[in-house]
Amino acid sequence: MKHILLSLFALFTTISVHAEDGHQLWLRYQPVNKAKVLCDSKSATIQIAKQELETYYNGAQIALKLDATMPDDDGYRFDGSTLSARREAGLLYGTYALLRGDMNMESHPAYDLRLLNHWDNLDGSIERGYAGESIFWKIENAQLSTFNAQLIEEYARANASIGINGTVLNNVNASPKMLTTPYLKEVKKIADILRPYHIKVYLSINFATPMALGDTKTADPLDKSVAKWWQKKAKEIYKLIPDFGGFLVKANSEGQPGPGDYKRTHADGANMLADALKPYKGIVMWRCFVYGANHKGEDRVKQAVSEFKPLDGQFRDNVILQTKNGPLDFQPREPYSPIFDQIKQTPNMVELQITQEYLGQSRHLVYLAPMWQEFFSQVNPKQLRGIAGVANIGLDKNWCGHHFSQANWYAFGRLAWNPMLPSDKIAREWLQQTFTRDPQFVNTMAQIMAESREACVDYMMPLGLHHIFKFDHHYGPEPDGFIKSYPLEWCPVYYHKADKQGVGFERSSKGTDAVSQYRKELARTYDNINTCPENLLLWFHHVPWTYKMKDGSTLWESLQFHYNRGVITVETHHNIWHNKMRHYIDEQRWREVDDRLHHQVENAREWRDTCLKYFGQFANE
Ligand code: GCW
Repeated sequence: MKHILLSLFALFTTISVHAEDGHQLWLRYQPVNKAKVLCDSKSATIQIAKQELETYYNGAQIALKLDATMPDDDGYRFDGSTLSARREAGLLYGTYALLRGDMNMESHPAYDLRLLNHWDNLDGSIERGYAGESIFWKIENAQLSTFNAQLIEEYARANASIGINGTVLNNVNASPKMLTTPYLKEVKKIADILRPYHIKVYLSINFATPMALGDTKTADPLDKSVAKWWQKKAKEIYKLIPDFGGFLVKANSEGQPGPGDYKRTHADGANMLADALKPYKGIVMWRCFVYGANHKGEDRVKQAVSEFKPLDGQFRDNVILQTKNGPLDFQPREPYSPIFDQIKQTPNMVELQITQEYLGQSRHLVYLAPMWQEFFSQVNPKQLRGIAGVANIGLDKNWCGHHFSQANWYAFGRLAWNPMLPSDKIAREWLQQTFTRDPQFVNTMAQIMAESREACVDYMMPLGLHHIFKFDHHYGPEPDGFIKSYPLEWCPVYYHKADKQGVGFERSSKGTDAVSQYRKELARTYDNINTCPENLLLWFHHVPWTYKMKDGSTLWESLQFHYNRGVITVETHHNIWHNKMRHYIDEQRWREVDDRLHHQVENAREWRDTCLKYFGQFANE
């Protein structure tokens, strides 16, 4: 451990004089080497905290103390000379808080479960990954090849520094191979590196694994041989990894196998796995991202509630339902998923997407914290059991593809700790650590970050439009998208329903009545075209082109205004970066961001031009 930290330290000192490639993330601490750190424990975690403080803490002396009277496991308190926590993890989190200059003397996380979900495939590719191949999985000469241990430790440190305490190592579209012994041995090695940083390992599983591996004849969750197989597998896993966290499951969704294949319910499937994990305190995170199966033909955004509400109350106590923030699919703007109103007896987790699948991927500067905060302003954070973020991390030198995409990883961790932290505060914190403390730079860029998500909504899909992306890769506009052989729910025309009368999806009581899945007051607000927030208008209503918006313009004029505003905003952002930001930071990162902003402007113009041309055909008829 020590030598890795020392070599990191050596690396940092060299890098700080030369160009920066972003690999250090927000951890660009400068060595001070003056603090004396007092502590009794020799545990690996405490040694990490000690080493970090001895090297980077700007005070003369500090004591680390375990204090059983602290109210929770991971929180910490600092009184100016002693850092206290109930567990070592808290001391580690407190250490990183001090190093980032956090003056908050006492802090406790909102959730026990603060997880990253990696959609990493075992061949090294990453589903919706835009920053290179997987840091965990690699195939060489058709053989499983091992990861770079130092990189995994850097990953652990970065996550610990923002309070993340769990990680799912593979894609929810999971390969049955994941649970074979050679792969589990790799998982053990990764878990051993992450453990001192208090990061637990979890796996996504393929529901049909025992059958796919040829060990059972069926994957029916009520079949004894199947349940037995999972129990044996759990035993094997926990022997290798005693603190293994549990399973994440995508079942009967987008072609994945599941209990529905045997006419069993999601509860039957989840409970069978939960029983296998229970003796070891493992959990099952069961995803509600399900459509096109039992409720085929129903408005896609309603299907999760239709499927899961009748099962509420039937799940074991170590099952958590994991649901995306919106009812459709990580769009630039969605209303929250009504699952969070409807599922009352089963614990819920929210799944956010850090990787910008639908928000310009790693080519656009889009800061996601304001979007996540919008979710937390609608769904009370206290009603959730945990939070998961689909990671944007890959083998690219700067981890995330775009230097500013690192901010989304950082913000996710900070919000998982405290969902009430203002997004602007997080942006500033991140900018100061990642680039420079110069207030001119920080103020300007914090402003740009704050505007970036709304700009993206404007140039892609304003006023509640959704899912008009190009097929499959989801980059760029395709409002006329329709492929006969595809499910309708994948086609843009299904979502905007433009015709010569108007545009938008009628989900009011006059249409699919998706509004009725929301809590009463909101259902009423959304149902009425006059009270529905304009930023969700076309999500809930099919609106005439000549409809009068609140500012007096027609819908069509308003749509044009938004598309143009989005483009102008990113043009301005690029101009500012290009002309004013260069001298504040290193040349390499400045240039790389500049190139991407240049591209973003072009892509935003493509969105505007394509969409206005397409919708104009109807509006101007
Ligand atoms: O957003 C869609 C993505 C799929 C993804 C799926 C899911 C992992 O386009 O790539 O599959 O959602 O969340 O399961």
